[in-house]
Amino acid sequence: MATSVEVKDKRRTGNKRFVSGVVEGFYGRPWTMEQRTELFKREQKWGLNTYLYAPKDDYKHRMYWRDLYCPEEAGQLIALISAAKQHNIDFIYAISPGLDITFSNRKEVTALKRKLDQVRDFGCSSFSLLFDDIETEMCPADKQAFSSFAHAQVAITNEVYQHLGEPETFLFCPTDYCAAFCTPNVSQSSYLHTVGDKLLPGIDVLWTGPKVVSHKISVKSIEEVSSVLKRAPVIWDNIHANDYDPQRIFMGPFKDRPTELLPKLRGVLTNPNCEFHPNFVAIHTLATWCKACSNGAPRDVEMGDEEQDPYYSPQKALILALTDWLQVFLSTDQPTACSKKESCDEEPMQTDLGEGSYVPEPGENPLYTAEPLTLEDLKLLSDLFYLPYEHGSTARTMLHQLDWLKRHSQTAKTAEWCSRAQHFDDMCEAVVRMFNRLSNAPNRSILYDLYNYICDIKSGVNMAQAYIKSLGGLGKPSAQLMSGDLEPWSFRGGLSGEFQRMLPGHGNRDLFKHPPKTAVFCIRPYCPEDQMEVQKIFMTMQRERQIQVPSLTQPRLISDMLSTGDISPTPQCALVLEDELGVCGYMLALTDTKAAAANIQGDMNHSAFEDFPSLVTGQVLPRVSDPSPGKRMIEQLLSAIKSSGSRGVFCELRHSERRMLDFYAKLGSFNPIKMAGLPQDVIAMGTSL
Ligand code: GDL
Repeated sequence: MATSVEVKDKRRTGNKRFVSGVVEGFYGRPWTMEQRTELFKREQKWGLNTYLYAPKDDYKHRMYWRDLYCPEEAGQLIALISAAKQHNIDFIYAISPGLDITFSNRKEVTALKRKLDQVRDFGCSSFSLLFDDIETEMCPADKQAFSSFAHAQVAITNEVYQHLGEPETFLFCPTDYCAAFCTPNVSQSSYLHTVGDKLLPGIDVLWTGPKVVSHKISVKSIEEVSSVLKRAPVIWDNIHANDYDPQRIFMGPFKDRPTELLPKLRGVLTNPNCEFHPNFVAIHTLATWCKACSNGAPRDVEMGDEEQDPYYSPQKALILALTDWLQVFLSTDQPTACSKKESCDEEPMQTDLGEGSYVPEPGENPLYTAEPLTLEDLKLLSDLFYLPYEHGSTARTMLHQLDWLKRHSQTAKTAEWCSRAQHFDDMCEAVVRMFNRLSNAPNRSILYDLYNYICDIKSGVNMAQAYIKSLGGLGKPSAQLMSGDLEPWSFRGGLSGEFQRMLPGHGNRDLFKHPPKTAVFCIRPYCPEDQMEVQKIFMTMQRERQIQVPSLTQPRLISDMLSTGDISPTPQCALVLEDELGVCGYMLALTDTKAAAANIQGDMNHSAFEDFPSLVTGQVLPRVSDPSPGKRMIEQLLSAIKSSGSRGVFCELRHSERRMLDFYAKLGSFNPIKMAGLPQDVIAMGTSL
């Protein structure tokens, strides 16, 4: 008998039930047959109904798609399909012929049909053709036969669908399977329009949302793609997929897909983490989401909170999932780890009881007893490995605290600094405790799937903890942590890590890139003797950016004139930055720019000077990759300018001065301002004081 959920699902999408479940569609090691069978059990228990078999690196699914299964493989697939049936799960067999198929060759079409016929004979009745992640350029033979790539794919898909007797479930994955891949966009994509117009109406289309890994999927975006496809899509959701980054795994809840989507979709399949066991949360929370609207009355939601879904709370769904998962963690999966009583029963001949159960004598080591894992541990685990675009709340707090402690570490440690450092330390300790309890949990399979990730986070946290201790004067100074004959775990990430650190935007997030021994800076007032050094830095930076060095006698900008020494900065309004190698940066200001401007930039809009009478210019050599000394200099300078009675400050920046542009933008207070008369490649940014 159909359940009420099914009745409702069928109403939603005509006659067919809403497709919900899992797609094994990731790159890398496929799941085992046992894991898949376990998945069917769980799906059934949680009310999901579908499994799409599409492991990218299974030989005969993609690379050798033409090859038939050998008897041994056949036996395994037959067993799997029958296990799915037993658990009421629709087993969809997918094939990806797109790497090398010639669509116009009849032999190829026959090979495809033969392969799918074989799987049909195994008892499978639902199928899927996938054309994701393939070359979009057709071979000359196909170009002759088909007017476009979409026409070729649709023709073969329709033919196979009809050959198989128009199965109730038949899915097609387009090559442009997300909005980001559509040219020029979804509504004008000729590829998607061909699919929408020509694909037979009984075939459903897979869609990953705005992107491959979609942060959010909005109702509007689904309405748009549905109208082009002329059918509601089945979401192939990569929100929990982790095959693109070996350091990440996702154990946060299914999120940022409003339940309002449910009636607008044909289904949702999640393509989760490569590791089977850590997908408990991904699949459990998806199931909660799918049940959302059938659970009756909407939840109470605070008025005005547009982000809140009245039918689904990711946070509550997460707790439900973690509570169930805890039980699995606590149950043993090791046949060898049976209780002492059982082992005695199995070996009745054993008489030496002393050996069977060791009891330490007084004064000897007590027996090791593992602390049991708690729900709090699992919440923390999920927070640390949350979602692709979001850390969990504890992780956010840790990052926030660490950032604050770093930024406020150069002054004398206040009570606030110490209390925050203590809080940070406590959070690090909680991670270590969680690691220990997880390592001792009876279910070893889950642990083994998680092991690399939890080891990695533990050592990351340990390093941060040691660093904060050293800043607070406790433990080894961080310079020492970095010196000497280091162990290999100090060079985390191997070659790939090195590449990443050499690219912009990565290095400056690393804690120890600039160990304090080289990061001792001194900011002092500028004196006339510094002029040569300042000019040298200015010229170096100009050359770096391949800007023609302006003629020393006729600089184009007032800033240039200040840097080259043609104008002197206002006394008390100039600073230099020094490190152990010498002067490595400067910040110079004119409190009254008007007079200087009149001489060299006659047609400048003087009205801007009313709001921004002062000018500041500065450079910091690239060897100072930490932005904080620069920030500190400008803070000091702005306060000096303010005390001179000025209302505002501006700076002149060339478009090629990316680093300085970025520096001012990140300060937050400087904004672009209009200042007529500046050369085209120069923008002005100003701040009121
Ligand atoms: C993809 C692949 C998928 C992979 C995922 C995440 C689809 C349709 N295809 O593009 O196999 O697991 O990205 O890396 O999503």
